[in-house]
Amino acid sequence: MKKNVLTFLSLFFIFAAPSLAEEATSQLTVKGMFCEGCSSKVEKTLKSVSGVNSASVNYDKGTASVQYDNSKVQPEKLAEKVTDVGFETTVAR
Ligand SMILES: [Cu+2]
Repeated sequence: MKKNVLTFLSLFFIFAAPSLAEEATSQLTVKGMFCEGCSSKVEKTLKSVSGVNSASVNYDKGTASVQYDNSKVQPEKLAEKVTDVGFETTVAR
């Protein structure tokens, strides 16, 4: 009987743990994008970061909107990655 309870508890944690992941959205301000090529490069860079679920970049406005798991990655890290590929990026919110 006690074994059943333990099995139940471990299954509970195995299946409940991923749902504890926090989905967050951040806006980044990206400088130096002038065309579709730039925005797709920035988008690709963001999507390659582990923890990022989706990213959409607007070169005209100089913004990027990123959905990510904030237990895996922080927006400052995302800004750093984009800055590394040549576009000065800061976290707007
Ligand atoms: Cu360009």
